[in-house]
Amino acid sequence: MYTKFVSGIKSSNSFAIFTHINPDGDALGSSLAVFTFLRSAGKTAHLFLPNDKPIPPKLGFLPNVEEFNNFTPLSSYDCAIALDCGDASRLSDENFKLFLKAKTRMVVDHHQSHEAFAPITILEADSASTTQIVFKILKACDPKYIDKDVALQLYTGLVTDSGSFSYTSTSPETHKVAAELLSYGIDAGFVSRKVMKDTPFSIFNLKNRVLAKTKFFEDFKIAFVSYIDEDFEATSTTEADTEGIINNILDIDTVEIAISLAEIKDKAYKVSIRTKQNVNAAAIAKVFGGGGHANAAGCRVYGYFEDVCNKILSAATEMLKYA
Ligand SMILES: [Mn+2]
Repeated sequence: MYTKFVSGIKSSNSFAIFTHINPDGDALGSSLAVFTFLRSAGKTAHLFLPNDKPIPPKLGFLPNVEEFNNFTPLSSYDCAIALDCGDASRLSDENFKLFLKAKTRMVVDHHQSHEAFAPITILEADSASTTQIVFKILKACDPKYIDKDVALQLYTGLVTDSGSFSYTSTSPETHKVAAELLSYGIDAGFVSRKVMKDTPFSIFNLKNRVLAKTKFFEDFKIAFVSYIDEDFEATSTTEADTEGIINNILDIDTVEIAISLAEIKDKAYKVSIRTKQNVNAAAIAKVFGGGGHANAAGCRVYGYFEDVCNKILSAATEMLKYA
């Protein structure tokens, strides 16, 4: 198992590690774990993030998080590793160019919609998180470099991407990996509090404001929430603060499809789709050139607000028929 990946690690000395734009707990956790592991193994490793946006404050507790973009890059690296990236565009153009310059190029991902962009790709689409796969790979490389910090980084990705072990992607393996990671002495309650529960007051205000305006369609099977510039201005928040709010409408018992639409620029919207059991979220996102998982997906849509809303609603309504 993972032979090519393991020999890629063993035969290289300098590593560029990449993850996706707007990183979540799994993106940060998986890339940090590989970084921490490689440093312990005595390798040169640099962590790249696509933009200068700050790391989400709630993930600031992750060990080595300050190492992102905090170095003078080499002109090229022996090995490039991209984690949790469903396609090359998620790395940003600039970082993808650097990725391509590496002699050995490897990717670890779990997105159903993955479009391969490296010679060595480990894609396990039924894995709850990328960190669930990374743990198995690092064990295959050398378990002695997995320490408490690596375990905390990996466990955090597992908790965030599985919704605290509540999504259908949660498998026996998810719990086995979680159990092994907890045996390193990390505090499960602390991680849960940090990544799933603690909410800044500004986000509490944003949530109250937008949820009050939720719209329902198809006998309350589709719920729709939108964020416009005024919502962010009134609550001193940004689009990055919308993460997770969509789950509040998905949790309504009648709802099968939850959609959120956030204005990111004039006539440009970020769309998130969350579904229950039998409705394929990635298939809805794909209509608009996006992708993701069976129950969580996203896309960008451009146009006038009303037009964009109508297009997404009709795609969602169509998908309900196949549920
Ligand atoms: Mn992920």
